[in-house]
Amino acid sequence: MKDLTGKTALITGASRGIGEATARRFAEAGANVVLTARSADDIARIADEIGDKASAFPCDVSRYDAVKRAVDHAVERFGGLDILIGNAGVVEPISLLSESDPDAWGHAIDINLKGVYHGMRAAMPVMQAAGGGTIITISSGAAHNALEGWSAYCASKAGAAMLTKAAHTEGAGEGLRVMGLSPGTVATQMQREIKASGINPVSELDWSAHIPPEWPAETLLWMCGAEADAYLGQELALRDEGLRKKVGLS
Ligand code: NJP
Repeated sequence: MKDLTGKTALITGASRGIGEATARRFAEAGANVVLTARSADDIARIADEIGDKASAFPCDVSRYDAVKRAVDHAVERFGGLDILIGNAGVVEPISLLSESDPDAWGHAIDINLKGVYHGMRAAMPVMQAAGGGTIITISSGAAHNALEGWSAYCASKAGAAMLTKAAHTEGAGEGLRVMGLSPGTVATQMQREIKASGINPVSELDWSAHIPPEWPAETLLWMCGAEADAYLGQELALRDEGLRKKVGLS
């Protein structure tokens, strides 16, 4: 299903990278899109480029009140909310656990784990009242494998992966389609920060090893359709050749 006409999607972290590519792809497929991120100028510019179907709403996902206002905005502007892509995330602070700054460590949890929770908490009642919706969390291989220097990232992504399963457990009976997507390594600002850190093998990957952000965007669009219903409650991995074939990527 590549037609999202009449659907409204809210994408967190839409100022660049995977979130930006997703907002552009979903709008191309006919959806109304609400772009959120902290960089107000960037989301305003992207929304402008997309046109009438797009609305930019500045929002820091670490704050529940801000996320709730973004969801309310989607409903007011477009009449409902059908799709939530919990994409906003940070890899910093990259540092050894024994040397990490406790405030910076906690802030990564506030964004990567609580930010995903905030989106679900605000969107689930709206979707349940409407009879259904799709919630997709952008996960990571780091949710399941510990990497040196990434304790905050790994722990927060592991939490978000479990939260996604919890949302499926509670929401499936009420029409909610909840899944995770682990994109593999993607050529975005996050990989530039990883490369600059020089810690762990991911920082040593050649840039050509990364897939373009349009690939996860295409996969997320595919996951919004009935073909992906076999995967509800699960985390899909874009490294999987079988999935790439189903989505039409190779
Ligand atoms: O990274 P990047 P990606 N409140 O840095 C936003 C996961 N992932 O596209 O607020 C709201 O280009 C930030 O916006 P701004 C990764 O963990 C990636 O690669 O303006 N938004 C920007 O739009 C993450 O969950 C790879 O700074 C906040 C966006 O998040 C997702 O993919 C591998 C925010 C980050 O864009 C997108 O990351 C993997 C806040 N407090 C998983 N903090 C990979 N790239 O290789 C940040 O397995 N944002």
